[in-house]
Amino acid sequence: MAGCRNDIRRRWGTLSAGERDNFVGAIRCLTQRPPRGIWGGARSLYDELVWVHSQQNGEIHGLDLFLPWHRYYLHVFKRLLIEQCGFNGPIPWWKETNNAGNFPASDIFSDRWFGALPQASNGAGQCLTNGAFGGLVDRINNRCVARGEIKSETNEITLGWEDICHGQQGNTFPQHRNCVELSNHSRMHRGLGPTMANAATSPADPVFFLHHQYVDWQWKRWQNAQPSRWQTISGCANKANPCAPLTRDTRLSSLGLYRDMTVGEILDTEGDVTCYTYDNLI
Ligand SMILES: [Cu+2]
Repeated sequence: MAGCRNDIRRRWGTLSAGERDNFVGAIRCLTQRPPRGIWGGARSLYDELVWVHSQQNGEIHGLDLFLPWHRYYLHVFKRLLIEQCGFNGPIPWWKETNNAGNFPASDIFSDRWFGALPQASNGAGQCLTNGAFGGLVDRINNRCVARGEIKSETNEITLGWEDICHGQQGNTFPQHRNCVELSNHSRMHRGLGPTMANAATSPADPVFFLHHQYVDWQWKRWQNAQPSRWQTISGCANKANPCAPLTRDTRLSSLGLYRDMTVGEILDTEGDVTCYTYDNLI
């Protein structure tokens, strides 16, 4: 379906300063809300959000479930922002290719919003000390949230890969998923590390959510190229051999943080349950 116009995900660059403050402030609010009690190590609701991802690390990466699960995860994130922190603004996505080659200069990494992106030195990052999330701790590893850019990775985040995954390596859903996951998506994780480079606990760095909204944008753009892709899916729901097929009935879980959903509920972003689109799908 097409026609959901109440929730339009907008490129970071088009948000006003006030809209950015609201978004960043609502994430910060999650880091200060009490946990629900699904994980004893959590000190905040945000810690539990990270934990939900890390607990399922082996089941949601490196297979076709990757895209639907992360779309579901973004939905959970949005519901928490709204229900727990009163958020009511537009959710941004980051057109990363616009900044590729010069990420630290993006105002995402400014003192007002997500804090600085230093260069990695000898492969190591630095604890995040400025911005809205200065001093944030990854409670699963009990380490500071840290960043250190590796240019050889971030320089490879390209429009070329977007196009390849949309076209020649995007004939089927499994091909598209494999291409998106292993190209710009993985490069970004490895290139912003060390927190973002840890596959299990990467959401501990809130920039994760701008990044995964970009991943979701790529999938939505691919779906819109052929409306049957709003309703059908294929590939693998687990890593068994032979695998369980990924279908509309495959369950998506956040381990009690939010209600479980099915792939069919989130497959069409402009459906009955989720109802959002993007400002630009070209
Ligand atoms: Cu992930």
